Amino acid sequence: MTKRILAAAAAGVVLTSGLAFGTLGTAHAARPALRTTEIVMLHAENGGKASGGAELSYSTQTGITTVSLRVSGLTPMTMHPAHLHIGNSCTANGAVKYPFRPLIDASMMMSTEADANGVMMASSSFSGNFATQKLYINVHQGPTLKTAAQAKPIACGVVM
Ligand SMILES: [Cu+2]
Repeated sequence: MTKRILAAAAAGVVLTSGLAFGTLGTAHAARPALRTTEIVMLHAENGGKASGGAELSYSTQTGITTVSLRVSGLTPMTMHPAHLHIGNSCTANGAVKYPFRPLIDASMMMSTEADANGVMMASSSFSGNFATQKLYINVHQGPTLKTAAQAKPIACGVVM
């Protein structure tokens, strides 16, 4: 974890949230990369005001991809399921591949909640390299996915 934060600090600006938004594509040219990192920006969908970003990082040492998601502009204290979906565009309508989980409440596996400021943070991790998959990140209206209105995407970003 310490190593990851240091690497992010070297790559660019580290926000107080812990998410780093710096140089895109931080693979090193001179040495074999121990880690592949990508920053994905999420834009509002369906007339919403939410936006955000995600940092995906694959470790060649562990073989695991970790994803940190931060979304702002949400209605405070509302639930918003979020997933990595299969597909290479926000209109792909692909199946859910990996869910996000909230950083605080581990019991709510499929939903994440915006705080009093309308900010939601969540994470995901999975075996394998994100860079070899076609994925996009969807944040849904919520609070569940039981109806089309609730499943409606309010923020999206494509993992390139
Ligand atoms: Cu989804």
